Amino acid sequence: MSEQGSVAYHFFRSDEKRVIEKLGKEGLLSCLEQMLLIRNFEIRAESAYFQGHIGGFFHSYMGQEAIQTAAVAAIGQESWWTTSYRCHALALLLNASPNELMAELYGRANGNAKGRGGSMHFFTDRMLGGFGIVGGQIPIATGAAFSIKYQKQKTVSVCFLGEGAVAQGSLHESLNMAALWDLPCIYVIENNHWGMGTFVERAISVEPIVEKKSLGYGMKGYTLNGNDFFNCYDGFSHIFNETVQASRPVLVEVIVDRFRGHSISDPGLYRSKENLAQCMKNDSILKLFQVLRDSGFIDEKEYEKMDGRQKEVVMAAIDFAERSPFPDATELGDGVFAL
Ligand SMILES: Cc1ncc(C[n+]2csc(CCOP(=O)(O)OP(=O)(O)O)c2C)c(N)n1
Repeated sequence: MSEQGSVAYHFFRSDEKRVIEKLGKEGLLSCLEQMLLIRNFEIRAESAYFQGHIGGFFHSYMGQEAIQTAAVAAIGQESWWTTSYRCHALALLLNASPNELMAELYGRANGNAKGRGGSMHFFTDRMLGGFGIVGGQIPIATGAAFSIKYQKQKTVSVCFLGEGAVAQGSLHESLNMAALWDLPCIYVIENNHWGMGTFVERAISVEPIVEKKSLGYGMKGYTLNGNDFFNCYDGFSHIFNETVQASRPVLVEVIVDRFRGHSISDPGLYRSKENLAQCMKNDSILKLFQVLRDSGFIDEKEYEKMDGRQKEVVMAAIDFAERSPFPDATELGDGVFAL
């Protein structure tokens, strides 16, 4: 049992050694590199925003990198994936290029959504989108799970949502239907404690969310530690296998901290500096690095090089975006279904 705030969580019992054996040096270093790509992407895109190159909404995934990196590594790219507006990392993990994503943030014609969607609406072949409406992605993910079952495929639909979306009706309607119809959907609540500036305990009536709520839908529930890549990877591997075998929906809660405000326009004044510093001490990237260093897979210098390589990838994406054309004004309505 571990404590965060006043809530006691029972985390999935993971085995670091098992993960090291399964992923091996190469697999683990590749996950670390992906997390560094996400971190660098968020840092540089944020700077570009402050310099006035990017407009509109912008929600950083900084601090939460271990969760989606571990989920994609454990579950694989053939599943259906959906998430909220905090969608930069998932698109990168599902093979959208940093160039097309940065160009999208810059509103350029060769961006991921042709400059129409911006930060909240990234997509890929297997990612059905980032969604701006809180909880809007949940019925979509449930429908994807229905299609998997209908076509008798051996995979799952994975739906990420924030703990703020737990108060939305769409979650309860979806969970009820998924449980009734035995749909292979993994609902992952990324509990970063804050829904904009509202602390989770002031918004959600019962906690721990999954330990209490999964029972009400006759579903299995798991709680993972989002600051620990190994716990997330081992947990998602187990949950994926179980979901495919049983064709039953599962509710997962991942406890984590975001390093930034809700969005780029939120200075996060409702959090103390001490709290933030404490959260950053638990940075999942540093923790993963430390374990890999202690296992003899990487040293400080190699880590710095790896980080530098990802910084270069992102700087090249910024250069690409800056050189890219804006959409032609006469084509702005193309591909837009509602104006
Ligand atoms: C239906 C709806 N209501 C309100 C909003 C405004 N809003 C945007 S994000 C947000 C908070 C959501 O927090 P959470 O689900 O915990 O996700 P996080 O931002 O922490 O990832 C709110 C209330 C919205 N976009 N959609």
